[in-house]
Amino acid sequence: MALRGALSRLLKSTFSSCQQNRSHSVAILGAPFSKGQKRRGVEHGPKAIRDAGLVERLSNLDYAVHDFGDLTFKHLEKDEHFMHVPFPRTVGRANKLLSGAVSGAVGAGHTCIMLGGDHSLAIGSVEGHAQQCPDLCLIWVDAHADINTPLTSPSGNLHGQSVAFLLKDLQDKMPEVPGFSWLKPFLSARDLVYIGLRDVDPGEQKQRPIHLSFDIDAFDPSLAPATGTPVNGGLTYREGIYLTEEIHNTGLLSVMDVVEVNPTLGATPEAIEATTSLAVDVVASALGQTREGAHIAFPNIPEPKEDTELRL
Ligand SMILES: [Mn+2]
Repeated sequence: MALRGALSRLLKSTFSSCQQNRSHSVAILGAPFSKGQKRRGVEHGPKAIRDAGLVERLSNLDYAVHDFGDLTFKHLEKDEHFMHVPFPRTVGRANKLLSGAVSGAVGAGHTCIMLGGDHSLAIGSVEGHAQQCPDLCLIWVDAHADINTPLTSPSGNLHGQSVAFLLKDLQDKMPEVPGFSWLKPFLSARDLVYIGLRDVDPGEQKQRPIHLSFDIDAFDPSLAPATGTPVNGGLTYREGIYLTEEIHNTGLLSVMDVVEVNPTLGATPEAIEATTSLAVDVVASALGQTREGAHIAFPNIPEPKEDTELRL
């Protein structure tokens, strides 16, 4: 029934913990973790992105910025491969910890920015978000689909399998990976969108908190060279920023991951700086910074107040 549907949507938008007024409070969570892949250095991502001026940029956008620092992850000594998947228990444990932190930040009313680290961290980040916002939708911006299972993954690396851990639809295809017994898949394929916003039904999108999982390798390697698995032919600067601007315009961004920034893989200081400042740009843009020359939407243009004194 149409009325019932409308009413339930209204109730949802009124009472969901995700619809609280979080718009001016941002939590930054650093996740210096690299065991979802084999290259060293991506654990320095959070520091590199902070050093590129993230907190200052968000403060300039009039957010109250709460930087909760970096989580401390344990590398387990005894963590044998599962099939050809390295560090399964270490990755599982890190994600469980991150899940609790993201859930806490969202529950406290913040928009949460999670700085990785590699993209396996999206498992815990999305799971923690879903604890507070079970109706979230996931936008995955990435050069790769990250939907391998341990049986299909050529490398075994868990950063290429995050989506498979989250999807109910793939439950039958997933073996029991040690370290992940705490995780039950909860997301439907229809809750997930890759890169483009065009595929999202705008009516539905308006009702649901957004989890934006942004892999910096979605950009062309000429723009973001300091990353572990670059692929030619990526997003242009304009495309990436357009995407994050559109997400900001929905007013529904709830959690954003920025992952796979690896400052040790830049060939020159300029290459590193280009990558880290691009990471800051996408976060700032997702939180409302507009490009020079970009116009604001009509409903946001302030109207002059009636001056009653003059009229008297
Ligand atoms: Mn990825």
